[in-house]
Amino acid sequence: MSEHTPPTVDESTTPVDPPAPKPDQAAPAQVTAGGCPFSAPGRGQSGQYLTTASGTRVADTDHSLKAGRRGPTLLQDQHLREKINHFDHERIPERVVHARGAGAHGTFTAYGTAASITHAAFLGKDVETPVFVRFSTVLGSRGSADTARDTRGWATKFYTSEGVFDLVGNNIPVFFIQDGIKFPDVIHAGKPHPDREIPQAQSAHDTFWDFVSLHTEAQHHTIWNMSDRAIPASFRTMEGFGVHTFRLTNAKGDTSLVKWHWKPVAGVHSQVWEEAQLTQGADPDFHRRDLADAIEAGAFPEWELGLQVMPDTEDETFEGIDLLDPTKLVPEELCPVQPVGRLVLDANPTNYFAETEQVAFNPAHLVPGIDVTNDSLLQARLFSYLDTQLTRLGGPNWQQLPINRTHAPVNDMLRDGFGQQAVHTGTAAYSPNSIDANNPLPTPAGDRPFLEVATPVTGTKTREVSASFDDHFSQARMFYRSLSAVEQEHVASAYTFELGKCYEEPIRRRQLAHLAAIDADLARTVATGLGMEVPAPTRADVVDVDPSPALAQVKPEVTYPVKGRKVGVVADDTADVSAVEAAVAAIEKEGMTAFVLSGHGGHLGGRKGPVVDRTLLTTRSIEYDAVLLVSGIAPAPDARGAFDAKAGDPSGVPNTTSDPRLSILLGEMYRHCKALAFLPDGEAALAAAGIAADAPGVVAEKDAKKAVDGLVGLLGSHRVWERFPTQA
Ligand code: HDE
Repeated sequence: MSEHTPPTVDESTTPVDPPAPKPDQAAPAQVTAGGCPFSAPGRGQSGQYLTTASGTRVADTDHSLKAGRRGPTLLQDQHLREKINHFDHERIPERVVHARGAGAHGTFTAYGTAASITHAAFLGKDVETPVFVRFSTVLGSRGSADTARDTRGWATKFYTSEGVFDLVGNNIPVFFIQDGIKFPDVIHAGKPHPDREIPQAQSAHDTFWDFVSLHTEAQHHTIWNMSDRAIPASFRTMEGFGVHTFRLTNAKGDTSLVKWHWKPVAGVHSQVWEEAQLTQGADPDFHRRDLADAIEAGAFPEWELGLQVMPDTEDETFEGIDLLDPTKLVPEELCPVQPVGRLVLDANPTNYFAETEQVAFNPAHLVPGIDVTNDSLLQARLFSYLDTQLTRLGGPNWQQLPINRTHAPVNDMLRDGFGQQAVHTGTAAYSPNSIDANNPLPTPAGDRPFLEVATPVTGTKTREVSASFDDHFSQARMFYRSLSAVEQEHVASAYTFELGKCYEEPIRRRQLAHLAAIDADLARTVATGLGMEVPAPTRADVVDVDPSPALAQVKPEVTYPVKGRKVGVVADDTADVSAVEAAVAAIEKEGMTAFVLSGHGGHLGGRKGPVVDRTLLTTRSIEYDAVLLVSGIAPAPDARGAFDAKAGDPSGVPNTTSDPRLSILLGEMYRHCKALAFLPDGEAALAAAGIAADAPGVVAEKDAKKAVDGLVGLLGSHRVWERFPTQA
């Protein structure tokens, strides 16, 4: 076709208009730091015409002003200079940790059950508080892949009536280090090597393993990172933890020590390792996309906020566990998590930079009724988060950015500085003053000021830590022994993978000795995989504590809701269209999302058939939690190796019955223990993929609705683990 020949329109494949986007919640109200309306004329994006930043209308934004058609550009072109100048400065420094993240708006509704423990207003019965949540990986740069093996950040900004409360936690309940002074060390070790800046967003490298094997206090967090928790299926299926112990005060002034927990209504669910690796290539934005798609589809992610409440004793321990040691958790069997409210995320950010990038959390943002403890990791954080924003957000007025603004009235004595948005009136920006009637006044005790709990402090200056911080292994062992057999196998495999990419043998040997202290079988399995001897355990005196079944995430007795799960419906042009439509309807009725998957785009079987959402060229198994074969897919026109390497058949004999890419997809689904179902016309495709029709987790049905019911039954357990029996 010549360059100017208009393309001919093939009626059968002309796309129809995409469905209108689902309504989204509006962005936070635009108010100034003092709570005044912000959208005064000239301040927002308004008016019909393109303007400069100073509001002058622009006639041409595509051509710079030149001396003649072929002449040099003139310096006087203000629009050109302003456009390029602003562009040159569009980036801000990424976060030194947690650079890669995704956020969402939502509402937290309190049950009122925390009222006996804290007088925080937002935890009062039925109080609704707007929130912004940002999930993140820790190690990767801003553009890194979502599904790296890593701890996830889980930060919530509660815009309460008494000021902002930031709960800045992780999806793992313990941390690598006990003292914040070591944070730069652990992060330098985990980040890419400084010489070549590789590997990106990985812990599978020498410096990480060097650090964690030299700092035995890191062993507990490390084994969590080697577990399935570090490769979540989605943000929606992550537990969240405040990690540190906090001190709450009730209306009578009684204090308690607490730990915060977020429990996902959808259950805790992870990817399998091969799936996580495939996802990094096939869709590096996988978690970000999943969160945004779920919210847009109305499958709003939900969590319950809970508290472990422990007595505020003088030694700040509970059942022998030092509550100031952030490398320890408190088993739920010893102290149950009491639900105190519900979080629903129901709106995507309007603008990634303005909201998700500029949001700035700070564990020192507390409200009356909530206070910190002496956990020295937490204490260092109280300094760090305020400090880091100066570099990241360019000055001390970052709390005036729309996403960071409190919804409570602000009446501070902070003045001027880069990016000041408020036009302060009055002349007495000091206190006390006699000019402005001493305004603003210090808050009297009865009017709910924030008051630190008056805990007594004595001591001799020292850099030593309490002896109760010395046990670095018993909870690592407890965690491992609390897991289901399949999770334990994943842990062993993760250590073998990671240490297999650690090239210094002394480091591997040192880490193996720590594994021997945690669990002899684990150490043996990993050593076998590495082809190394099992060293003597680092410690022979590790205490056996009771396992905590709550720590396992594969729980056969629990059935999880399927809302928000994704199901592929495979069909080609020969498929029974009514069966495809019935399958899609049944899937959507369950609150799940259906994707019709075929060999070509457009519509199935001509213009009037169902719209094809994914083609074998564009998709990969990682997109689906389950697949239903209404039919197979005969090799599509692009099913040739030269078009798509996925279709390359090593035998050299092209498959004439089933598209080889469908076999790859089904094989991956099978290996990743995902549910499969087929109607009679789909059986041949299953056979072509080498999957037995009666294999575990494969549903055979004649009717599409019943096939979906079968998938729902399997999805309730997340995955079909019985497909690969464990050795335990
Ligand atoms: Fe952070 N951490 N952190 N951290 N952290 C930051 O703050 C820091 C720690 C956590 O989505 C930074 O604004 C120190 C524990 C999350 O914006 C920085 C120490 C936990 C996020 C910082 C810790 C966290 C951060 C980088 C040891 C779990 C992302 C940008 C004393 C309880 C928040 C920023 C977001 C971000 C410092 C340890 C969670 C540099 C010094 C423990 C979820 O201030």
